[in-house]
Amino acid sequence: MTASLFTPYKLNDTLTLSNKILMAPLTRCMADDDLIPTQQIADYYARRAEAGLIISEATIIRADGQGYPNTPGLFTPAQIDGWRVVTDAVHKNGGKIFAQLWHTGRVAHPHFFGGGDVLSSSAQAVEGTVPRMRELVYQTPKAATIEDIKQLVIDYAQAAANAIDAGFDGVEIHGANGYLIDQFLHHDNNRREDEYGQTPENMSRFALEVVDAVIARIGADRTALRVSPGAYFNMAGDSRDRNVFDYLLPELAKRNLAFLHGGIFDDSMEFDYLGGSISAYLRSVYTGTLVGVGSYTAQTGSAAIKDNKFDLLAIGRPFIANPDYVAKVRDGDELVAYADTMLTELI
Ligand code: FNR
Ligand code: 8K6
Repeated sequence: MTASLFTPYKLNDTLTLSNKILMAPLTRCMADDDLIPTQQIADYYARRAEAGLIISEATIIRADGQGYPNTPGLFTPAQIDGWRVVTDAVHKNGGKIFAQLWHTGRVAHPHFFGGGDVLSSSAQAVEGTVPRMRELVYQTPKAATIEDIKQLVIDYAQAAANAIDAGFDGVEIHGANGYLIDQFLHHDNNRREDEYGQTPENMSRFALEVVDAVIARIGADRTALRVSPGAYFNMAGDSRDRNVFDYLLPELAKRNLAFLHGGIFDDSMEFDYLGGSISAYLRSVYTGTLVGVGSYTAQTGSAAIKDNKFDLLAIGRPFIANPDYVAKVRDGDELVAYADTMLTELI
């Protein structure tokens, strides 16, 4: 049933994965107070090195990108050194690991970075409070100026270079789940009237500038992107968003990324304006390697790959519950069921 997951997959001339199971990026909020990954985090990833590729928990590119406590960074020398311990441990166990590069945009909170502006595409606040920190109400962001945008692009590229310096095999740019890049791609958030707003080309501009700057720094073979064409988290959907992604995705395909990854919790969710699920929509407009994700099991994911719905399968929560997920699937052993209570501990 799942044997097809256990054949190697060639992403490009630089990278070949030993199997088709990816560990999805999973925020754990367990870096130290300088946002440096700890030895426990290195051990946690090393235990999961049998995945064809690990995508790290989202990792902030600079201080004002932080929206949750103790999420790791990739912008200080000590953070880079901390990640080198992680990547060494994963490589020693025969694995591969990409860093997920993150800026939360309007979901950031100055509580975490000592005050100052929160940046987004437009001055549209996200409603509510920081999870588990109810005293922290999200503030109205500042619409990024052209100068701010230029600096952000530079900082994404620098974080990508830092990731390579730290020993990562590549990066996945986090363009999904309602965070900064996604805040340019959806009308709910992007109300700009300059060259970054209103039309599909303008709304895609920031995402493409970040992708191009990262490629220029580390190469397309080591660059991937995660996107959420259907808004479902920190963002409301708008039927006009379809045109933005219809433009963006073929543009991305021209760039020969290592892969494109859908950002969704449950891929059985259908979006009217996309004509179906995230993976079905992405497959219909994007021609490169596609990673499917969202409440799949090894069985349902393997069947979807066989039906050509996507090429690689990312597994999130079951990997939290089962460090040896890949071995268990291969051997047909029973999996431990995931529970939210497991988030308090790194096993
Ligand atoms: C996530 N997810 C997520 N996505 C992302 O792009 N970056 C991240 O840092 C995180 N962090 C995160 C933490 C936790 C605790 C959960 C449960 C989820 C989403 C994740 O990558 C994946 O898309 C979903 O979990 C759906 O896949 P599963 O869990 O159904 O296999
Ligand atoms: C403080 C920890 C922050 C972690 C950030 C990642 C969020 C993962 C939490 C899982 C909750 C799932 C919510 C998904 C919404 C789907 C709506 C259809």
